[in-house]
Amino acid sequence: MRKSLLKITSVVLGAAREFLARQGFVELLPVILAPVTDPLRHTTDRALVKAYGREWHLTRSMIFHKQAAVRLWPRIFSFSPNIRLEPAERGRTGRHLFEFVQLDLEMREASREQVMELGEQLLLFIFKQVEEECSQELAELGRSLPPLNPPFPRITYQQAQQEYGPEFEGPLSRAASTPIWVVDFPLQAREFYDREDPTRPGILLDMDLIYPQGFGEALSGGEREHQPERIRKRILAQGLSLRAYRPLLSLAEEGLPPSAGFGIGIERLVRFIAGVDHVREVRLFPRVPGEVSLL
Ligand code: ASN
Repeated sequence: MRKSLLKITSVVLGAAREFLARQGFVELLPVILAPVTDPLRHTTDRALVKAYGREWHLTRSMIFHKQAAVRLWPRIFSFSPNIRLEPAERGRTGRHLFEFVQLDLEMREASREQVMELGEQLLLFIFKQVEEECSQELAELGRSLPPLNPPFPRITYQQAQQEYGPEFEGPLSRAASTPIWVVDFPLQAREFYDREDPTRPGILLDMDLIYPQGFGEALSGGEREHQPERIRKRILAQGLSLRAYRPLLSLAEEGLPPSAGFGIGIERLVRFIAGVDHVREVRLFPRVPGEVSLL
């Protein structure tokens, strides 16, 4: 890891905290062990720890904790360490670590539109701060930041597949000159907690943001299913067991407020800002799928 990346990462974290505090967010301490975590059906290996007569998951995302936390405070965020045991081949994509940090945030009673706008303003603020405080580091890296002009363009999942093929993320990102939103994922493409649009069955009120210049996915989020009967239906539709998600269902039966939010990967954000090839360069102690490290 280069010194310039250490400084840029630190400025990114500080800028995000400052922006979110100004918007009325409070920071939660992260959760690392959890009885229930994000299903992430496409990353199949589970990281489990045995303690006190039960198994605990190493957190894959704080999604359910975020939904629970907005009962207490309307706007929350956390720098959440996530463990996702990706296949070893993913060590070469430049975008995967099996331990990474996402800035995971959630807003009570918010719509997808509101969190998208917040995401745009957050990126703008971070970029400004990095430009002000890291001009020397950017020069050392030979990087000039691409301009950000919100609102960013949007494309639906269906349009993205038509124009760029079923695996659209890479081609779309290489063709883009500005960050671009992908919205309206179909039900089966995502996890059960993204909210189905009540007026368009089968379509979710969710989104991804894709970086330009081939840097790929930036963030992922959406509105949430919060009613117990809807959550139950969605869990079953994905062939998952109700028993595994009992803690979430119990919370929803007590009452979860509607909410929306997203998570933005810190290492990927810094990789994009710094214009480096691999997220490994953003961590002093990177955890690259398939690789062993000494420290
Ligand atoms: N953080 C994401 C979200 O808020 C979930 C994830 O990381 N899978 O939707």
